[in-house]
Amino acid sequence: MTASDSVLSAQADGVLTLTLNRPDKLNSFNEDMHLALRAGIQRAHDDDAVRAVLLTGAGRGFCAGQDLGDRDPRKGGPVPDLGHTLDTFYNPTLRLMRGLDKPIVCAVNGVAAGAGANIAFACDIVLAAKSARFIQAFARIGLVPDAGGTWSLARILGEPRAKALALTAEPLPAETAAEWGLIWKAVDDAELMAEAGALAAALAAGPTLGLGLTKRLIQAAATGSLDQQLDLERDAQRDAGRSADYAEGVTAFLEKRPARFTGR
Ligand code: LHQ
Repeated sequence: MTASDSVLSAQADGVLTLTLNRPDKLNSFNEDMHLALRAGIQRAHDDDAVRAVLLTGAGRGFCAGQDLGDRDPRKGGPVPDLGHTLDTFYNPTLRLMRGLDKPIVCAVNGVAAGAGANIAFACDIVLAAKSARFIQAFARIGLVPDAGGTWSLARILGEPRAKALALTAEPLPAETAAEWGLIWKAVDDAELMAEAGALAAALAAGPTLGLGLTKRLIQAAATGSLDQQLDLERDAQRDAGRSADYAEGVTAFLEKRPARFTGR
């Protein structure tokens, strides 16, 4: 395992595990953690040996959003430009995560608040411990949901639930988040890391070229028409059909044996 100060990273069997690691502050984001998370996702982009990412948090929380101690208004100074913070830190990381042609599994081990919740929702498959809760904490401090939250909540839940969560900052228990389709599953706390790890490992051993194309297609569906989507599916299927994994998958089926995918 290698460690930067605030995000631990470990790579095994094609899975890059990134663990937000400021547990005393419920893994809230300071500048170092922003940069370390970005570097981790960039590594997943660059390294062919990484075929899936597992994102989780150290300690009892997943992530409490921005570190509010970083900009203590009691200390005076100029009025902060939070738009600049989003442009510099959150938004590039969100774009990198969504643009990564490899699946990101998120194991939400505890409370996910503010941008911490919305970073979880930007992952591809989200599992949460049953004790975890999601809080759009922004309304408590006079801010608006960011890190893609207004987009994810409105798209996944529709306006009534998105607005209620964002305007009240009421904690949403993991099991309700799963019932509402905001995450994939709520699992017993003791099972979370084993289940999320097994899922990430299974994805990493899968036909990852095709999985990456699938991720891209499903994301494109949010903004495209059926006509555009049919064309995108054709193009992606053409690429998938030329892959070694497609030939291997069909051969393995015909030979009645497990496929050995390489991601090519
Ligand atoms: C924290 C934090 C935290 C520092 C817990 N910061 N220390 C984008 C653009 C630019 C700037 C602004 O923000 C954004 C995006 C955002 O994310 S805005 C939203 C920021 N996040 C919040 O407002 C959530 C603040 N935290 C909470 O409301 C609670 O801590 C939750 C509900 C997450 C958990 O409550 P508890 O389980 O009761 O834990 P706790 O409050 O006792 O926290 C434990 C420790 O963690 C505590 O420190 P201490 O030294 O007293 O033990 C907290 O101060 C610290 N902590 N969140 N965001």
